[in-house]
Amino acid sequence: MEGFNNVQPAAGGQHGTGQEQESMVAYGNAQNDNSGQIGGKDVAPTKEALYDIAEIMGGLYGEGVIGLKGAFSREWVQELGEDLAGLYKDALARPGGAVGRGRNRHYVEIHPEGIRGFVGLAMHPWVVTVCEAVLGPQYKIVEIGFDVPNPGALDQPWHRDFPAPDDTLTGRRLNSLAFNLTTVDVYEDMGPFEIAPGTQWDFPVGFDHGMFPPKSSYPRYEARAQRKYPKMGDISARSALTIHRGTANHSNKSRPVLVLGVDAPGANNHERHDLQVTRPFYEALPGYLRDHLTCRVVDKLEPIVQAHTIEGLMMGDA
Ligand SMILES: O=C(O)CCC(=O)C(=O)O
Ligand SMILES: [Fe+2]
Repeated sequence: MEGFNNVQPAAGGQHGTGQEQESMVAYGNAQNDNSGQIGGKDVAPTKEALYDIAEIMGGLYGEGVIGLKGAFSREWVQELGEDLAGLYKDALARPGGAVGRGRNRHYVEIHPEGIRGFVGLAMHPWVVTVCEAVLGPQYKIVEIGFDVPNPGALDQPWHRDFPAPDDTLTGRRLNSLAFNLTTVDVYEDMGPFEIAPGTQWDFPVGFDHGMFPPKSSYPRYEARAQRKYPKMGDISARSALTIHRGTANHSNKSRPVLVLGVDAPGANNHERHDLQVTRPFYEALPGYLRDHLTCRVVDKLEPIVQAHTIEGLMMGDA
């Protein structure tokens, strides 16, 4: 019940200062002897990887969720928490800035440059390794946002974040991932995230909108459920298809959690999002990251207006 399952020790200490950018590429900087090309991209030999690829693949194809403890320093996470608090305040003040995900619970989609730690997060070697391993060398970051379950938030219905694509249902492969990063230490009374391992493979028979399983299946999810108690600095990766929910927050503390959405070629989740970056920000990004971002480069960032969603409707907030 404690923390994430499938945790691996952090390799190379903590990251997130933003200064190690180039060396953060998990397979990068290989001294080239036996590196090769996959899908037109350079890849280094497997022995260069910092993390165990089989364990990553096994975790995501098996339980559907993996984690790395202590990936970031608490100071780095505290800064992220401050950034999210400011963005949350702005979003709540703007019509359509935050979307309801149930009582006292919001989702806010943000601009990458809205958080100081974006490069440190996206270039973290574990994030890069997991993306390359599961989604291939041409993966793309398509979404960044955060959920805030506030005090008084209720159990969400069990759900997928979007309907399973054919690639998964019949092709039997995962073509997208969601990374989650808590900005606070999570305790039992704070409405922890709950997930039913292995259910990314369930056929959506009787699912509402392809995302919400019928109540008659809840005992199956409850029997498998694992609650997660990440601490500041921990990061997880999951298939957004692994059935999960936020639980009721009985404490007097919010539990903000950052979400980074990543696609394999052909997954098309970018159609649901609209990442924007300014030119100076874009140009200052490491080249590797520019190659792995689906975004519009704009003169001036436009405020993100969230449409009311099926999720909001189903989670009791529309
Ligand atoms: O509470 C959480 O951590 C996740 C919430 C969630 O799954 C959602 O709103 O889609
Ligand atoms: Fe969700």
